[in-house]
Amino acid sequence: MITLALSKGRIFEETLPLLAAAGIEVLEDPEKSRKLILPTNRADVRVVLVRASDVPTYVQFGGADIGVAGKDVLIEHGGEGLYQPLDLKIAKCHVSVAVPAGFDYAYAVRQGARLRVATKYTAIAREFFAQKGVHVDLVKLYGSMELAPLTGMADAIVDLVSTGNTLRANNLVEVERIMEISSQLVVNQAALRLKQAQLRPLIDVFAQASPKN
Ligand code: PRT
Ligand code: MG
Repeated sequence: MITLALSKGRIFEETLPLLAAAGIEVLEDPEKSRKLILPTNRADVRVVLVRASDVPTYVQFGGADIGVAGKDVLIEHGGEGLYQPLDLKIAKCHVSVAVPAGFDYAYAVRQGARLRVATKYTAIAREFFAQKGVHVDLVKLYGSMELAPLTGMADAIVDLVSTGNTLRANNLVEVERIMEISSQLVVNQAALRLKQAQLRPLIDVFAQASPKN
């Protein structure tokens, strides 16, 4: 049995065509079903639905053999115990620094003052500002980062951006792009050895079928 960990939403949706290329069809719609384990048309393949940020943990500890996780999530997790054979080039976005329109970010950064930054991505933010030599106080949040500067709780946020619509709707502007993000295939290291015969062909088909850029 191969267990694949996916999160509902964009990762599930964008992984479906890759599964289809491997002849795998998920037999229930996660938006309608309350089941956390979804059967597929193949008796030896099942999908488990977990939070996006829990995918690396499930794969690391063998709750799943393989999974699909954003680079953002993998960097925060640390990647221990995971084999990352493939960039699937799906669920693309970038990590950016954003501030309220009118906030003089360049000045704040140059001045050497401490910048208060709200984010779910504390590892990425810490590393980025350390490289720039900017002192930051990080405020860890689990969602709705956009609200932090609007309420005066932070000067800036570090968050994922794809269309930029969420920033615009909240009168925030992107001032720096930290990194490009896409989703990676992650594989449990022991499973890769023990289930090679099933996993290798799957990885190969995903490599063939994933978008080329
Ligand atoms: O939503 P939940 O709290 O359950 O978990 P999650 O947010 O971790 O999961 P999900 O499914 O939203 O995201 C899973 C993965 O998709 C992330 O880890 C990223 O690698 C990837 N991804 C790609 C994105 C986006 N694009 C994205 N736009 N994840 C989140 N967003 C959010 C972003 O945080 C911001 O709130 O969408 C908003 C911005 O979008 P635009 O289009 O308005 O710029
Ligand atoms: Mg989300």
